[in-house]
Amino acid sequence: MRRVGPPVVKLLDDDVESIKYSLASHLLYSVGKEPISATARDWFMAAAYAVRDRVSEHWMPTLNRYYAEDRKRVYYMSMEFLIGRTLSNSMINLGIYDTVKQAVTDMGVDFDEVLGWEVEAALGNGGLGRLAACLLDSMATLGVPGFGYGIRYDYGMFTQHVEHGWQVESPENWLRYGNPWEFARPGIIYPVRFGGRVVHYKDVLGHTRAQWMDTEEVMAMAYDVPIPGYGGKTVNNLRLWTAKSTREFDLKYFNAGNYIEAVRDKAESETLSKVLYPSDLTDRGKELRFKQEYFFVAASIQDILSRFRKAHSDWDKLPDKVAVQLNDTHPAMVVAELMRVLVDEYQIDWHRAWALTRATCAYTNHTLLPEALETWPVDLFQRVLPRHLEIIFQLNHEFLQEVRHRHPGDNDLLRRVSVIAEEGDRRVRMGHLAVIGSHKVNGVAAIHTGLMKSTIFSDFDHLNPGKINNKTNGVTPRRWLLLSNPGLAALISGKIGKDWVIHLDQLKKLEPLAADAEFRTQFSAVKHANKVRLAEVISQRLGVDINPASLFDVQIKRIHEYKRQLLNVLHVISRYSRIRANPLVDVVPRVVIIGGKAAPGYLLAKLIIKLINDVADVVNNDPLVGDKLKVVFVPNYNVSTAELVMPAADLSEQISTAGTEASGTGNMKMSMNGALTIGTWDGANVEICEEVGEENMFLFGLTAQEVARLRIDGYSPRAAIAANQDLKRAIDLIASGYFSPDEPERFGAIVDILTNSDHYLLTADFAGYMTAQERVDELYRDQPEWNRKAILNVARMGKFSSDRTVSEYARDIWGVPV
Ligand code: 4GP
Repeated sequence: MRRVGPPVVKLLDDDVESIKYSLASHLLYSVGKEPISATARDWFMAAAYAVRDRVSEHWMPTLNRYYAEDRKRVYYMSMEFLIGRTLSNSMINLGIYDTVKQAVTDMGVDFDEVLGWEVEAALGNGGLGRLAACLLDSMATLGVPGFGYGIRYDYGMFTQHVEHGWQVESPENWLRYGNPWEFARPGIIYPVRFGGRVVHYKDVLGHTRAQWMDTEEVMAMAYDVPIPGYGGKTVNNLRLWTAKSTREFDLKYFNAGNYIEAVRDKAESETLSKVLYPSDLTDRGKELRFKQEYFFVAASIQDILSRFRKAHSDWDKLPDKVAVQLNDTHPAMVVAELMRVLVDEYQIDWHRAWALTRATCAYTNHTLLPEALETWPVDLFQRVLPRHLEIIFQLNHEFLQEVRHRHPGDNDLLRRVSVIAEEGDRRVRMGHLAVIGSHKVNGVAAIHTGLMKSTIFSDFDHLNPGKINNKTNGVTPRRWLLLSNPGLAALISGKIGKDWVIHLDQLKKLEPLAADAEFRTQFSAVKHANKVRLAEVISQRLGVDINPASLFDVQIKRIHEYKRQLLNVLHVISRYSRIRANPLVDVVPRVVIIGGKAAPGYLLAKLIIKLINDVADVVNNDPLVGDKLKVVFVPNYNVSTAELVMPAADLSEQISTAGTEASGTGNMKMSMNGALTIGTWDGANVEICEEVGEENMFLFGLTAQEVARLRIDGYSPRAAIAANQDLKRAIDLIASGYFSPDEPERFGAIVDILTNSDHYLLTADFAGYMTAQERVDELYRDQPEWNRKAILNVARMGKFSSDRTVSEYARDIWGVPV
């Protein structure tokens, strides 16, 4: 066991003068500039180093303490960590935001400009990746020894531009100017193997053993990113792997004068950590992706086991000291890899290894959409990971034996639960592998977990009742309230103190203030200021002027059919038609703000973006409409944009088809920032409703059961369209080319889906949505009442802190104290 280090000596002070000293020293020694020649970007780097120093002071002691106390560690394995910017968040968590701001300002530098230079770490697509980042924040805040493992992509999420209304992607070379938040660890490097073949032999004791040989090798090298918790006492570690070729170049080619061939192999192996796949939920079946998944799994398992082995020789202790959380099925290969290492490399008995693996791993599911459930062709496995395939076959065989024993003669059950799908080309079902290899499986909201149990994993739930459990998502109040909404945070702290930052339930104390007219006025002034701030940015960036007195109606999330941005657009078009039909009508002015990226290969989602922009063009330039309605598509929606938009929302659009959105977390962020939700009975909306009360939201539409029934009965959208004048007119306008006079047929695919199949049932929910929107307008006219409800939303959001989420994982799944 490692020796306890010397007591922590805090070398750096946090007062303004000391920080100024740090800034000046880093500007000179780390950036190589003087104030006179320094750009805002140079100052950003200096500030990042000054803050990083203070993070690091707590980082090493935290890690030493974990060793000394021999703490059980939680490893959060995720292909995605959507972290966002780090400088401001670190200052907030260290409690030095105001002092750093003062120090920077004292040195004659514009603080906001400095913050603006940080390129955010966008190593994720959407909800799943952002959840991982919130959980890391909460683990560090709660003092849980939680370590993230992922990939250090050279290119994270693409940058979205809008050109002539279309989404255009460009690569985000976020590491171009260096990343001050990471530490390269050239000494922490592991081989990862691919391909080759498996030979079986008998060892001296007569046991059959497998050897995986003739493989190709890539090295995985670690980069560490410190993750400070709020209060700065605990600083955990996020370890990201980068791929390094085992050879600098191939001498054979080099000597023959073929320089390019010589370095090609190196370039090819290093593609493993080159780019994040930008397809959330769809189109995940690429070989490179498969290799990426194994790459980070193999490196992480070696790292985890080597750390375990430093302190322990008894393998039975593994589940007492190590919890591995699989963030979706992307790291599900952990199950086979852990088995392989334990059995083949440490010669542990197969059944004992299986018991250890299952006691160590747990799996979180984030979506029920069939197209998102990962399966990999058996052929691909055979070629790339032949030994893992053997192991999976063996595990599956034993699992099916057991099922057969318990349910003799039920061949259909065996077919359904098998890890190998036999229909068509044989495929490995990664979800099934994750389920059988885990001691706990969880969904991310109550309704989602219920549906997991009744649909995709119902057989597993019957076979093993209690294994599937719910862990409703949460978001970190540090980033999503304290940092992004300083006005509201100050107002709240002024009334109830600052404890809410780590005990979000404390917000309950605001409830009585909802009835206090003066507080309501202050609350609404904060919201207004946030709207002014957003309006300024929209005007600068997009040249669209919006009136902050309008109702800001916001839908920000990935663009996907199931999230139904189209339903939002249908409402916008109806509203537009009504205003045009009666320009003198007294409507509540609205700004509809939509933001989100479409997967580059998801053509329909891209067409939806184009429709939003075409509708915006027409509406925003119609003099009959003026301020009554504006439509804004915010390009390149990312964490930084979210921090700006969430606090400015009056209305939060959460309108997915019931049963499709596993949880949602944007719904929590906006409600926490005082928006009212218009939404369906889906995901965490249901639990938000339980907390804040149905009378403080605008819920509408089919329930998940009704959706399922309708689909079984066979839904035809035509009757719903014929029965609703608004809907018919809106679809007709799109179909007629009203919004696309240069190409009237442009939106034919959208019209076709809406009128012929409408799998996501927009037409079925349209009428309910319109009525809910009318209720929104009506309430917004009564500002005191609107604000009262908005305050109640904030006051009742305690449950949705990711601190609560982490505490539940810690208690029910990981078995670690909080
Ligand atoms: C998302 C779900 O779509 C969202 O409802 C949920 O809140 C989030 O995970 C976190 O649990 N899923 C993904 C994905 O982002 O890639 O599957």
